[in-house]
Amino acid sequence: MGLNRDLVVYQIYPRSFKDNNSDGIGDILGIISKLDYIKSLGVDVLWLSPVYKSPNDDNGYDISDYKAINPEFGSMKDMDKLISEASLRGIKIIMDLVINHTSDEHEWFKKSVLGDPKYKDYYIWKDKPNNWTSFFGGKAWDQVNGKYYLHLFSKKQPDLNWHNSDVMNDIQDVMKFWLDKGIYGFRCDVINIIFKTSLENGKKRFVLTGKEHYHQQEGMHEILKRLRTEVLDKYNTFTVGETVMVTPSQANDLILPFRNELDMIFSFAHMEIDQINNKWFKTKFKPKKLFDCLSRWQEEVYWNANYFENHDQPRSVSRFGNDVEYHIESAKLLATLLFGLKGTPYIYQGQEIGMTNGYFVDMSEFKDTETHQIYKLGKKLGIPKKIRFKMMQKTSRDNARTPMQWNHNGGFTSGNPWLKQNPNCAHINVLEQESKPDSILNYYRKLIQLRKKYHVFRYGSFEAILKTKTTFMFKRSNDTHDLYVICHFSNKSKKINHVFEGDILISNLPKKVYDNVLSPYEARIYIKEKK
Ligand code: TEU
Ligand code: CA
Repeated sequence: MGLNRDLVVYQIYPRSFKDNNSDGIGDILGIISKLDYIKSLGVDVLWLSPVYKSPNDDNGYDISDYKAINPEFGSMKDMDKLISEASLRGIKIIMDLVINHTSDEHEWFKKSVLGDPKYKDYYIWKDKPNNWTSFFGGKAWDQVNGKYYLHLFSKKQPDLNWHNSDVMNDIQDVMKFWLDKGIYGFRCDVINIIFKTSLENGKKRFVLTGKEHYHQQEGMHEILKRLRTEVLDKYNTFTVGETVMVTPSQANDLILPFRNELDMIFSFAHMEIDQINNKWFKTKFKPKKLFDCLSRWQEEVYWNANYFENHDQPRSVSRFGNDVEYHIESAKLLATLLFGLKGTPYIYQGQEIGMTNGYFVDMSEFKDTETHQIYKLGKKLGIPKKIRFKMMQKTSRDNARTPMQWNHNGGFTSGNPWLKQNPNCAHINVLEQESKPDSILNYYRKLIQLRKKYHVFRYGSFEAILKTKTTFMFKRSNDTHDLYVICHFSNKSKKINHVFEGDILISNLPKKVYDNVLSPYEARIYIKEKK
């Protein structure tokens, strides 16, 4: 079918979106009850984080049955209903495809442990571990029945052995199962690390010792080509890969149409610009680094999957904006940038109302396995408790996982939410923003409509025009229009030497005169028709 450039994607983290039966856990019926809201945004595709059966060591990214729904989220009947109700509204659904690893509670792993002839090589076993380390910190091997198995994530997430052709067959079968149900495609979890070329010791590194043996290997490309030609191309599908540590050229190797692999990928490059020295205990945001990084990807990569948030990242308004004095302005600024860029925009639940980082006052309030593992690792590195806790407040994945803020009381559940609700739901919530024409929510809606209306948003070229410490200006052009996107990331106003061309199409600060002074967190898009 080829790449569809028109789509806008909305990501749902089912556990935190809407609870229908008061057990404090979001569920599928909850999502169905909010489909009209999702439709009202104007998005085309819903990406559901995993809803499969799982013991939830990593909130569903540890799957124990790919063809069953986690009972906490509902039944297969509910899922079928979600697919059909969404389809009635013209919304397509993509699911998370987690095939680097399963849960250790998956039947395949249980049989593998017992040495079952069919399953013994489904996972990666060794008599003695190598020196590889895991994404969550610490060693990547654990022991069961006297043998070691590889897990690049938690010890309850054993890595599948993609050298085994039965694994390929079983996963293809899973994909067909869901595509036959009417699923539009997949977001492929950590897809560029699935193929382990060798199990030799790796070069010692601060993070991810061993990665040269499994990162972006030729075997991974071969697997993707097979999934594409043997399964995906038989349907009308959409795929986005989550790919760690890729360069623009590695990204192109995964997405250029003639390669026949993925439609687009999520890169982490712009998520790393505020991390210094060591991934976990120091961050500093310098806007210019973001502008440089985004420009480079815009210029060099065939087509980008643009995002500022997901279930693994802190909230963008807290991270790149100012969630105190300029909450509304900076949330809209980020929205303007996201929709101004060339590529497919992804909105993560709550981003459209400017949800902020969580309000966590004690380590016990965090539920995320990664957060606790990194906190512990920091202790080993001798980092004081206070600093570690502060860092977790800033960077924990739970910041993005707090319950969706539907109304002044939260409105996510009438029970006890599984993760602490941010008390700022009292003033940051959907209900209130529905009633205000100039809310963040209605700003997102406007941007989505503009993107649909003007071809240049979707197909126009990209050219960076100005990058200063705080200000980013770029041009998008097609045969009929030029767009100028201006984003100012600062608490201070700034006068710039520039003659703006065209008319204001949208701006986050309704002004009388749009002169050369950019106010704090101001964003504008000018449009100019070509004669
Ligand atoms: O994330 C992969 C990944 O690289 C993250 O672990 C990331 O490094 C980290 O969260 C940043 O803080 C995917 C899923 O999105 C994540 O939720 C899962 O935990 C992980 O894979 C394992 O399936
Ligand atoms: Ca529930």
